[in-house]
Amino acid sequence: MSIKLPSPKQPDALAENPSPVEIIKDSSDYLRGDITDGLTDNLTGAIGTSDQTLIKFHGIYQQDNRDVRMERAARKLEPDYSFMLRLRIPGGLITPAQWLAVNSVANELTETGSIRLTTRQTLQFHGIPKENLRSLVATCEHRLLDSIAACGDVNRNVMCTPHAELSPTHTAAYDIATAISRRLLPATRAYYEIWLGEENLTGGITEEPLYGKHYLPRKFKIGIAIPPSNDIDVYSQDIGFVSVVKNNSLHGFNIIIGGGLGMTHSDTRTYPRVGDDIGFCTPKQAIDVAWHLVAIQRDYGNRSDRKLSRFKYTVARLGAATIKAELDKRLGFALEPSVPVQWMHRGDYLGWHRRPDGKWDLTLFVENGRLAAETSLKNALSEAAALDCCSLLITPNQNIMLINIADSDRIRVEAVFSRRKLSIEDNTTLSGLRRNAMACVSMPTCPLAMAEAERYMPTLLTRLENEVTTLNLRQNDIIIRMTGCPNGCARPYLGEIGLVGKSPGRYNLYLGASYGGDRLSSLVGKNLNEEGIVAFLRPLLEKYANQRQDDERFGDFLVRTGHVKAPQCGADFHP
Ligand code: SRM
Ligand code: SF4
Repeated sequence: MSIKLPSPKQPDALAENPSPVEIIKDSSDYLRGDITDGLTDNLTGAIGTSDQTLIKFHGIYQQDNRDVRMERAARKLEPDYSFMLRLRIPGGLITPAQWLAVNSVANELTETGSIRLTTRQTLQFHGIPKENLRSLVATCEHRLLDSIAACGDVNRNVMCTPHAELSPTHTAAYDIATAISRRLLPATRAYYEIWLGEENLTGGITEEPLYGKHYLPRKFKIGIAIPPSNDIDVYSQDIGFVSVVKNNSLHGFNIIIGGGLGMTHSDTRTYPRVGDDIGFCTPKQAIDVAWHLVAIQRDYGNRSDRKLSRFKYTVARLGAATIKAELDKRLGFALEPSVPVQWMHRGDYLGWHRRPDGKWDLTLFVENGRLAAETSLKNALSEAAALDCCSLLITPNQNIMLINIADSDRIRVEAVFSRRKLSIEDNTTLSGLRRNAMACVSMPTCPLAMAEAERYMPTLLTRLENEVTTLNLRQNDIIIRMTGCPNGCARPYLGEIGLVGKSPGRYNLYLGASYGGDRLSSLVGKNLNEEGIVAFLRPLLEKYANQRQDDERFGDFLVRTGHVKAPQCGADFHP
């Protein structure tokens, strides 16, 4: 049932009981703050506290190396500060020239030399000294890459299903993903002034047409999925667009609102939530739908308590029907009813695949998205990019594709990998667990990490591979995800097996999400160490091996057999 909404607050008026971040935005002069001064302060590797909030809107985070935090504190040294920068790459598509720029930036301007592919199809540089930030932004800008709105209380990187066998639809969906990304960019020139030296001719922008002076109450995420693949986890997005395909072309989208995964351990006010389907729109209407939904969240989201300020809580509080009624009013027409779709899978198709147009795509496995400095894979990727015979595409599973390779070029690409003795993994060479695994960055850079994720996941997988091999399940696709804290960056509550860090070496275990990604998992084990995790999973995997129905997935099996009670909605998430 839809309720009548109160009038929205005046644009640019500070909210009642504003959170500290609202106050920082209010006095930031449209995201300028004192960042410029902080960059030239040579006495510290850090910048001012309020500016640490503002640089996020420019795609940048101040971090410190947690591996050496204690030791430096004992020696009375300031923390080992550096910066992380996240690019904005809608749909994950990047040209070879851009990849070469990314590679050289990582090598020359960061202390880590690494590139980190993210779970939202973009990439991050870690370990950037303060003095290198401007050069890094400028080098990227030269190749038309930017980090505007990659973080902060604005719309973030827009995701889009990359699988190329659906190519005509994919192209149309990708174009809409990039158009949404562009349309929802902030208008302020602060990024260009601070990082690229543009002159401030306006004396500060006086209008921010969509966001207003206070931007959104919280981060906002949009993704486009192309069934049967739900690789972008469309139900976890603030707005998920589900492509409806007719006669091999894009007919429109079902609109899912109010998904989101972040929560705080034991705080029952917070929870992961799968989004609600509110109806169908045509491709032409999609950008306006996104714009107005973002504006509704701007007007009605919680600006007092950041723990409750994501769109999912606005949707839960007001009801999806109320949001839909408000959206219809703002659009000036009513959304059509949704069209049924089916979800079949979420993983990537590793290895070589021929496209309908006869060209080739190569999907390369990148364990947890980390392309570490001077590794063969990182070097091979830049050598392949230098051939200039393909584009690159970052997948929602932290892998990378080389796409659009002509028959005649395939051999040249293959030679790059064979010269480096790199075998090209496909869906038969890796175990079903490893090829469906994701882990977040976590230690040592993430300030919120409570336990390891990316650095530990490969070890745990080796243990679990022993179990599934014995049970003859080695090739079964089972989606497993790990994060170092409950914020959900590797979307663990939508993994059939989800591990969420509690403290060093200890994880909460979540089971029972659907393989298609439309049902959350449930908490089944608390504070487990490696032995505990393996001991918990072993008997369940054994039952799955012996008692599953034809083609039944692990998560579905656990729910059908009553080993896991699936949560009905987000608020039921905490047992
Ligand atoms: Fe995330 C915060 C990394 C995807 C939910 N996330 C962070 C920060 C920036 C920590 C911080 O606030 O200082 C992490 C930086 C770590 C580092 O050292 O690099 C971080 N998040 C990541 C990435 C890089 C994980 C990865 O391994 O790929 C992903 C970058 C995506 C991108 O390219 O934009 C990443 N984060 C996600 C996702 C998954 C998604 O969006 O599909 C989620 C869950 C979905 C959602 O938003 O609900 C997610 N990150 C969070 C949250 C919890 C938000 C909430 O609603 O409570 C935080 C903490 C916060 O915002 O306060 C967070
Ligand atoms: Fe950091 Fe937690 Fe996100 Fe992992 S899930 S990157 S530990 S915020």
